[in-house]
Amino acid sequence: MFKAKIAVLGPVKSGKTSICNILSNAVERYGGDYRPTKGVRILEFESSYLQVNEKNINCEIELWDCSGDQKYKPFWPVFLHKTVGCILVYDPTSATDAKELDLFYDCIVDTPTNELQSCVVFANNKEKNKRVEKKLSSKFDELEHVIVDIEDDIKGVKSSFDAFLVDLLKKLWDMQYERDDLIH
Ligand SMILES: Nc1nc2c(ncn2[C@@H]2O[C@H](COP(=O)(O)OP(=O)(O)O)[C@@H](O)[C@H]2O)c(=O)[nH]1
Ligand SMILES: [Mg+2]
Repeated sequence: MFKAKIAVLGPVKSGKTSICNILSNAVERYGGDYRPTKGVRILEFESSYLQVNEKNINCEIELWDCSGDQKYKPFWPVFLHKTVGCILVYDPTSATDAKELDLFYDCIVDTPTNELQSCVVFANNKEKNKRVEKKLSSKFDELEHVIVDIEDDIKGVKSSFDAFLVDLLKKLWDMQYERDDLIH
């Protein structure tokens, strides 16, 4: 079975932990008080079966729910070690998240040493009635950008994740990634 380490990164309080809990089936629905993630939290689970290159496969996932607090920046290389997929989360209704996401892009996506094959941006509109504050800068144009709604559309969040996973697995497959290389 394929194994894939996927890191979830983005500004503090953008909803990374809530999204990870939904994706890993740790909770059935979103809710609860805010508890800052200390450094990183690793969730292990199996993906659903997905159609990849005409085969029905699933994948063992290590989801790294990373703190967005800049004080953990020295640990970003650890978060990224053998990471093949990355989900960048931000809240588009926040006045500062879009700008802050630039930093994550520059230090994580746009570094030559990383092993990232696939990256997606999840826009988590925490306050539905609030208008979108700032658009992402043009450097994000090449990345897939999806709006997620963990309050009212859990199915949609999961299918966005599955679509990202299919793209990631196709890339790993096409580059004939040795399955053992994904085990760490
Ligand atoms: N109303 C609402 N609250 C959210 C949403 N997503 C996250 N939150 C809340 O925002 C706070 C921060 O979320 P969390 O997932 O811990 O963010 P993280 O710091 O990025 O891991 C928590 O109190 C969550 O319950 C959302 O879509 N709607
Ligand atoms: Mg968190």
